[in-house]
Amino acid sequence: MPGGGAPEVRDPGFRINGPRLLEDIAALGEVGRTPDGGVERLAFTPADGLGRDLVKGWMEAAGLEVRVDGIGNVIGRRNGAGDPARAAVMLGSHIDTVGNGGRYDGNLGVLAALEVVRTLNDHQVETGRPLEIGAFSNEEGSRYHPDMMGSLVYTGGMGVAAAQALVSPDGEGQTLGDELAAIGYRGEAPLPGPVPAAYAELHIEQGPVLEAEGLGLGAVTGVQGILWEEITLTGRANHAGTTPMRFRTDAGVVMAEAVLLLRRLATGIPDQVATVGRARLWPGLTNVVPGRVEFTIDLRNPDPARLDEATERFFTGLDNAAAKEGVTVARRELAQFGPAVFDERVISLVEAVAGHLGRSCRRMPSGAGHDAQMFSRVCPTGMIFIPSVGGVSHSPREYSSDEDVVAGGNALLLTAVSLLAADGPPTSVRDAPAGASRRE
Ligand code: HGY
Ligand code: MN
Ligand code: MN
Repeated sequence: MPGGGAPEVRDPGFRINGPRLLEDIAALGEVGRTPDGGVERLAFTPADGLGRDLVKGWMEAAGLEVRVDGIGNVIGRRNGAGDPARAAVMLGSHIDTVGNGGRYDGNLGVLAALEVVRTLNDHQVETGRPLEIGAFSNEEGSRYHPDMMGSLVYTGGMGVAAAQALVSPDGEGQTLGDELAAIGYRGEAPLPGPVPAAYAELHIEQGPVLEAEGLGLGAVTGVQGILWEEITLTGRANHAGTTPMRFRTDAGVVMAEAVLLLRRLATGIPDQVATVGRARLWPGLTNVVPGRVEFTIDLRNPDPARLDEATERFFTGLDNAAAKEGVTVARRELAQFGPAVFDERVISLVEAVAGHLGRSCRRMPSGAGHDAQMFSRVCPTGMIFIPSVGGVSHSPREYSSDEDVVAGGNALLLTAVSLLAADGPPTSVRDAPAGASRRE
């Protein structure tokens, strides 16, 4: 972006084909559809493979050169008229979902990027730089950790061999690499991937802010810090009927105390959120005092110092509760990413595009993690949010209005065209951190 300023808004004089984008969202939402109208395509499962097949076919039908890399990222490339060695502008997101999730989370960003390509094709627009669109693997981290894994590997934050070697949580001994091969997406494209000139991602807000403030678009400023850990508590299994309370070493009780402690902590620290999303007791029987418990914590805060405070206070409290009960504590880190800050120039461009389109807009941080946070390490990056009805996400009730979906697609179109027109090498590209520590 010449002179370091935000690119100007370039209006190509046309808009996306809204009905086509809406049809794609509906069609992809049928792959892995759940009985209550949700979607379930957990990364690297057969359902994920079917979703990939559909989207890859659409990319190829749009004339894109499609490559697949060793973590299964599917990247479609629309060549530019200029020097092919020039870095591409990249748009992307993910098409894997959480369990019984929604049809917009991630899917909107990939399908809107595809719609941008189709629209440029419809109008025979040639761009100087190439345009690439990516569907990045395992953004949700539902079965294999960390989340945002595909974009983390793409940008050099995790080695592909280490990722492929991760053992499936399903306990049959297969690895992530085996599962990728089984669905036909263990590709050969180079990793880390080529650093884009700029990266933009359209996503649903997944929270209540835009709707509550009656706004049409969000210009996302960055992503809050995140910590995931799996905690194993070991007590002593015993008979539920014959073991007096004073003789128990009950791992389940300590977990219960931990859950309540997290709730108290989170309400007492500004901007803190904390969740126990997964828990399992062994042997998990009515008449046995649980001897072992495994549960996960998800702690987030935009302020790293507060995130550290919440983490420290939680584990101090947990250790005390465990010691009182005679239970031991083991910890395993699943994901840890410091807060990500997006590029001022891209944030300003998104705001200017919203104004140009007559959509009300505000700057806002993201509560959810996104692939964009990995690209913000290596190139000028930004995100566009559209409102989530009721602020709901990661649920079959996830919904965004057709009008907001189409407006988001047009905002992505103009953002992409403006980035493609902003010539010259971006000045804020840093070397992809080879195996960079996951803590920024
Ligand atoms: O967990 C997240 O914030 C994202 O949905 N992976
Ligand atoms: Mn997402
Ligand atoms: Mn998600």
